[in-house]
Amino acid sequence: MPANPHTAPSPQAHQAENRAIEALYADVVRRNRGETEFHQAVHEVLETLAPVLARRPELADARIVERVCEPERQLMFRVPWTDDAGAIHVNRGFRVEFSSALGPYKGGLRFHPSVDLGIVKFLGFEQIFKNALTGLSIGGGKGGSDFDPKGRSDAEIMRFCQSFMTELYRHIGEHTDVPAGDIGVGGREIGYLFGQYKRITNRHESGVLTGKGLGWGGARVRTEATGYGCVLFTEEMLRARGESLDGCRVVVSGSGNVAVYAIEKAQQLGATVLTCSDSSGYVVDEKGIDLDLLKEVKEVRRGRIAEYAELRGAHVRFVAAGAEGSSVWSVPCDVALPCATQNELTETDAVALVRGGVKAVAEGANMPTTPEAVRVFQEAGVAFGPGKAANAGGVATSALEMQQNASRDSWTFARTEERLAGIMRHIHESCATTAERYGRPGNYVVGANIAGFELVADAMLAQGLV
Ligand code: NDP
Ligand code: 2IT
Repeated sequence: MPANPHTAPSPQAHQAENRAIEALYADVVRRNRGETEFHQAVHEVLETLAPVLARRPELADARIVERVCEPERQLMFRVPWTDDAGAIHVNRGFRVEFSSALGPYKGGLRFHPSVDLGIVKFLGFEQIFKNALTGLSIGGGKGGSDFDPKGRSDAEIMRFCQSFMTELYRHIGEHTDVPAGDIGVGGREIGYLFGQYKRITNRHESGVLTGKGLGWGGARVRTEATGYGCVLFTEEMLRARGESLDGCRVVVSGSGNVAVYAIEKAQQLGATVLTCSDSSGYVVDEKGIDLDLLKEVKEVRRGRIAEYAELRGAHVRFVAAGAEGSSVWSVPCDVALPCATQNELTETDAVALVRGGVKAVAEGANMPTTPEAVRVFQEAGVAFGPGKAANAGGVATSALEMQQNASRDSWTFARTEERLAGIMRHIHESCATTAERYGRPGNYVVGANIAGFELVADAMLAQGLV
């Protein structure tokens, strides 16, 4: 496995462990052919683990790494549905139940045409360690479909969700597997999915899904949690360097659930957010994004980002995707928050950001930064918060929703936000101290991977060969 000079130990150190990990990674590639995003996610974790295996030979003896790279269960199923004109469509549904070492499988559902088994496995693999970092009792899983919700009516979305749940229901449950949202799955979809689960099972089992509506078992702050948490994590990284978000210029990508609430919290903390985007392009608003207008365009009208530019005024620049050969990352800033999708921030983008003076980057999305770009940030001394740590606030608040469901309770916004803030501080602290413990101070990638891995590994050791 080619070494990452920043995350891998020196060539002399841990030679035997490095060789073992290389062999293991080659095996993952061989056995999961063509699943490039899954390979990438596994590589990012494995290349940081040699020092752990060197210190703790019992983990290698128990084949913990081999076992954690193999999902406990992988489900794929047909999802037939009819559109409003009566035409029949067939999509593919997925649920990868990756690890139940720490709790019931937990992770979102993604509806996007790019979804395939490799994407679901990369997301499920990341989720194991992210969920461990929250300190709450949740295992890792992920699911979704290659269904494209864009342009579909509410009735079509409902029929699709009902068909999807007609298979999924037999695999999930509040103690088994608890899905939530991700790209293309928000409150509307969770509602339709929950309704169908309830109808099929004849159980109002609140804890089977998270991200529910506030009137029927949902938790306050869950909608805001991923974006808020990402910004709180950024604030912690800045604080560790004696700085803060107050007065910072922030560049955000995406304009979905994570992006919108990252913008909201960054603004609450005194930053100016200059940009947001969708797959059709990005906007630059030097006066700072008008959040009410953005919510109106994206959440109410389900519109495109160009509409924001049209409605906001002449000072806003809209750049169509691919135009000018530039990306949202060409806008100079202090802080960058990629909140759209995987591999959206490349080496070229990272070089541009460093040249523009970026001090901190935190991943609101899952694996949005390519490995080459991560290297650029780390070599330039930019504080880099990997998604496993930085976007864990969403799933953490899902776990708080499960707690509330189990106790038939409902917490206030303030109480829940306080818990979220505490969890994000705890995650920052455990990444920072773990990185230090392994001789890599300030390296949150090493800290997050090792801290998450050790929690899962210890549980697997204790639970025997299962
Ligand atoms: P949404 O569906 O609400 O928003 C996704 C946003 O990203 C949209 O603006 C979308 O634009 C853009 N986007 C999606 N795919 C692409 C693509 N291939 N190219 C360019 N832009 C794209 O999803 P979320 O905000 O929930 O999720 C965003 C990211 O955050 C994902 O990586 C997700 O896995 C991650 N995440 C989400 C959590 C959550 O709680 N929701 C928790 C932790 C991480 P368009 O509408 O044009 O497609
Ligand atoms: O990637 C993620 O952490 C999510 N999409 C949220 C998962 C959840 O179960 O809340």
